[in-house]
Amino acid sequence: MARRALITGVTGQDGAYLSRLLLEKGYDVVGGSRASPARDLWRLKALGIDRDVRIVDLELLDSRSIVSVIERERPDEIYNLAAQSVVSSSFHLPVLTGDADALGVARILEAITGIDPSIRFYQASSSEMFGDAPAAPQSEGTPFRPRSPYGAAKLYAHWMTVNARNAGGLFACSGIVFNHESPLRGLEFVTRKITHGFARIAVGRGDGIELGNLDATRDWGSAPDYVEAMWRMLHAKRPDDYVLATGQSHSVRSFCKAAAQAAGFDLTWHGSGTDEVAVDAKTGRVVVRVNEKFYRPNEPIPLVGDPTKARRELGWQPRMSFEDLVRTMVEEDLRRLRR
Ligand code: G4F
Repeated sequence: MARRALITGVTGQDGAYLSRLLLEKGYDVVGGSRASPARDLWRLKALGIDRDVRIVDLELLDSRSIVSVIERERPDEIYNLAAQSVVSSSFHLPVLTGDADALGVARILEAITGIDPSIRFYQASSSEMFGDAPAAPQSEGTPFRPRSPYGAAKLYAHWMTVNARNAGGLFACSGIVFNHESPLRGLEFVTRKITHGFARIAVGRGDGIELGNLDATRDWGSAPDYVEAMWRMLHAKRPDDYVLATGQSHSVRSFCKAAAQAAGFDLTWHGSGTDEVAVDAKTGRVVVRVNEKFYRPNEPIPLVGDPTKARRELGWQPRMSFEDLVRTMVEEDLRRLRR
């Protein structure tokens, strides 16, 4: 019989790519998603799998909802990808973020323990847990000092996962995942905001892009590569925690440069701080401005991950380069806008 996986947050970027991967592997995929009359399956549709994933209502804020889905569906594996995942929103919504991202995981672990402790569990942890990390690159042994309510909530969930494994004997793994992007990324995240912004300007439908901190750096990988590692974790000999990253970091400014190039612009930067702008050398037009409203109250120190353990123990490494990632995102945005 096919293995059954329950993916929470199935309508998100990672949920869509993980669903596709597991379907290719012959899984029966059950996708958990908050009950909503406006549920948007555009990512599953984009991958052509919206009819292959069975969507069920699942609410991380409600233990009864979690218990009833697990009791009814009896999955072999649960991938918890659901979260309030926008770091900037967590500063305004710290309690909601904690309820979903921290306590939501405690609820799932409690349900697994009560219903069937043989269910394997993957928790989507985040590089945001490192925050003010004392060292770079960050690995599984780097101390965590989160600098956002989101990072703090994810850290609670991470330790609950580790404890469920060590004290409760569950096959529970935590993927400490650095930023991972794709054409299915939401527009609220900086990469897609940039690629979509340049694509819009290129087709004559955009005025320019407003961004926050151009000097912020991130370790950006490709989401389809990362979901492969999630599956590998649940199929390793023993459960453990792994950093998933490329090991290379880039600034928001350099992401802009690469995206602009892919969209046919040639950027030059002028001014500094909130007065900095990027001008397209071919047309003399300002295409990027800085707007303070997109600054964060608190930024982590430069985040860059060390994926050595995942390479050594899971045989995993990211395949797509930064340049290919940016180009793919721009090309897909151009294609959608021209359609
Ligand atoms: O794209 P971002 O919003 O991603 P962030 O905050 O790093 O979080 C993402 O990755 C984490 C690690 O995998 C996840 F846990 C989390 O759920 C999410 O998926 O911001 C990246 C950087 C930040 O430093 C931000 O200050 O870009 C900077 N930035 C500059 N201007 C901007 C903007 N970010 C956004 N969203 N919008 C801007 O205009």
